[in-house]
Amino acid sequence: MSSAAKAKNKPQAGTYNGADAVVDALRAQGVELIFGMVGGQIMPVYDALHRHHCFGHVLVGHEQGAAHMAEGYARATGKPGVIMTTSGPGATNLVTGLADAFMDSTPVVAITGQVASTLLGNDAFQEADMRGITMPITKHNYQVQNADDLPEIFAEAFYVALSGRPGPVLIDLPRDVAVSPCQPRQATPMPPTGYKPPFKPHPLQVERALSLMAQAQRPVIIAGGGVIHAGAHESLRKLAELTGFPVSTTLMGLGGLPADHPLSLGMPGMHGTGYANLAIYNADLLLVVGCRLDDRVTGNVAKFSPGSKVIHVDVDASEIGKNLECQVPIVGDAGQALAQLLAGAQAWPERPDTTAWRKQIDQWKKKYPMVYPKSDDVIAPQWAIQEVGKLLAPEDIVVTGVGQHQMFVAQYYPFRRPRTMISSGGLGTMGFGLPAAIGAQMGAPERQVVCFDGDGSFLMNIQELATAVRYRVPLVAVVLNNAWLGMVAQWQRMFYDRRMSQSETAAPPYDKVAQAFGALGKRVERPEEFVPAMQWALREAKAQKLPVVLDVMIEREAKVLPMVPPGGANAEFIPCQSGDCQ
Ligand SMILES: Cc1ncc(C[n+]2csc(CCOP(=O)(O)OP(=O)(O)O)c2C)c(N)n1
Repeated sequence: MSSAAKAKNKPQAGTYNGADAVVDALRAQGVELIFGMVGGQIMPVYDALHRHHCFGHVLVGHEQGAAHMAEGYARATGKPGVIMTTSGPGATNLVTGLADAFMDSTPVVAITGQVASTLLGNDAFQEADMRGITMPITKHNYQVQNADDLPEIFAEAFYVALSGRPGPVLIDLPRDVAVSPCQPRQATPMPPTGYKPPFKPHPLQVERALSLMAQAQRPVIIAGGGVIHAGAHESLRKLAELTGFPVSTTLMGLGGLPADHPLSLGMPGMHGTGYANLAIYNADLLLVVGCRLDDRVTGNVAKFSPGSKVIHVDVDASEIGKNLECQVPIVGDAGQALAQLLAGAQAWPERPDTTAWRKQIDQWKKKYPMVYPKSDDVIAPQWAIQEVGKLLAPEDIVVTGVGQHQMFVAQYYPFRRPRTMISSGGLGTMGFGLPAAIGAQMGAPERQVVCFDGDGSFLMNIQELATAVRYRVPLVAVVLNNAWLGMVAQWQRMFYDRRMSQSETAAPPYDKVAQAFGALGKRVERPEEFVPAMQWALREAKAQKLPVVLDVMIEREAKVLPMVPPGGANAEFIPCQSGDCQ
């Protein structure tokens, strides 16, 4: 590095610089918490954080943890999660979390340090091209070239992350920009040129949708994560109740309508309820709201809902018609669209009669109930999840890892409110659960957070137990331990003639691991121990302000059913099995 460049890279004491502008910009956005890890190129900003000490920072064990914490925080609160890391490996460790946030439309702003502008492209120490790397997994990204641009860039970044279809935004900050003097300035949140997320549904499309709805005899509403993001759950419930249209909520939409609501069909798709899949298959009208109809939801698209007309509401126009042909596209905010459909339906002179349709659905509910094998000797994971559902309040938050336990939670936990189910839907990221639970618990300290994890998923970001202990995060982690990579093992048993290739785990005793980290832990082996252990965990987490880990030994070969075999049609699902656990 030249001596001129060296001088340029030194923080100048007493001078307002780019790092101060970053802190002021974060303050202007109302940021309360940052998840991150310090390192060489981001040190000027950490130094400014120290000097200003105006908001909280959570020092994580691994940057992937920071990204998932920010996601959990955002999903629980609706506010953007903020991440800060150094350049190179600190920044590349964010890739999985940013991709995860992108797939699940989670608003996150990541600030990454970068080598000085003079070194860019030189393979300098800890240089990684974060704009290039994150181009396809962020909604937008920036590399700051001038400290004077920082107020506008931050205002824009937060606006983009939160508006329209929410998502992750990355701001890459070369070190020389962070240390260069600039003027303190406020910027108003501005959309970048050419970025105009649509909010208002077109009235003619709403009218067309209403006329299809008025004629429907076998309607189904499919509600996705967009309903939760838009805070549209009340309009959804009212519309369903007014019209009598049954509602199926996707993994990301769980909590959009209470699970015990008479019109609730549960989840559609690969591990959806038989009755949701049959209703969708036999429907004559689908009203799809804030849902991208991915392959886990549709199965074989040609046989998803062959006889229905489709109304698709999405704030992202590119989602409409992407996976399923649609007769009435409505581009706009789910909240506004549902409110307008509700107002229109209220003005109907006469409502469609869906009695016969609902009777038919009730018969499917009786024929294909959600049941599972039970036992007095071994813990059925579905049962444990239902029991936790009885112990928690409706507004408490449940976070999951990825695998069988995630699907059991989606099927059996009685989600009653929006923003109570936090899971990695689109990317399916093992290791998401624990850090996301930490972020959610920090964002919503008044609500209890319970993380259901698998023994494989829990290990993937287990270092964040240290973070949870350090910041006294009173979450309860329930590790449903089958000593398998359970979901993989299920597929091997069902579709690979039980050739169990590399799916058996040898997880450490998680109760002891928890204790070693300074958390509380208990192993649970028998059904009669589970509820008292869970009550103990909830009580002690609160009393001691510490995370608690229950290592729960479950039935080893429990299967997630119903299941649509890969590539199959949803209506041709393998139904639930009851009886005794083996
Ligand atoms: C990071 C990552 N690696 C691999 C996978 C593939 N995968 C999906 S589910 C699963 C097994 C999960 O096992 P565990 O966490 O123990 O949960 P269980 O299925 O037993 O409930 C694996 C390996 C993944 N989803 N994410």
